[in-house]
Amino acid sequence: MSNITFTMIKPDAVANGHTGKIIDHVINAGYKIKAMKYLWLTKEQAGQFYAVHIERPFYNDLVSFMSSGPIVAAVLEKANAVADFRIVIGATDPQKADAGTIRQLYAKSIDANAVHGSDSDENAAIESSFFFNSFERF
Ligand code: IDP
Ligand code: MG
Repeated sequence: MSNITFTMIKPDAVANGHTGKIIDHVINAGYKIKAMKYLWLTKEQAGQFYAVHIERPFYNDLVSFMSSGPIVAAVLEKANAVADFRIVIGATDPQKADAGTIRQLYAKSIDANAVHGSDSDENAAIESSFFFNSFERF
């Protein structure tokens, strides 16, 4: 069991002024921030990050959306980080997300759904190293 997951606060949530509240929510859920970066992805970078979804019908829209404005990328640490964070963020479709989850609170639609969360320990490591060279000091 890994203790690391990777998140992004997506362009919709940053643009809507939810960054601070989401970071607070994550810290209150017991996560320690190991690394954090505010940046604007190019279309190429967004396409590379979401390459696992290249065959899905929403891939082009997803890449356009994720490169439409600044994001916050972060590496988070907690016991059972990946699985617990999926509960903290809620279902992909905010209409189906449980009350009190980040997506239920801050997302409007299935495509602009406020946050990313890794789906496995392996992907948490891959996604973290996509954005950060090293976060071992923390
Ligand atoms: P996840 O973010 O909950 O892990 P994934 O299935 O991995 O969901 O999809 C990645 C992202 O692609 C979602 O967070 C969402 O932004 C977008 N997405 C997923 N399904 C759809 C869809 O049916 N229509 C539009 N966008 C979608
Ligand atoms: Mg996913």
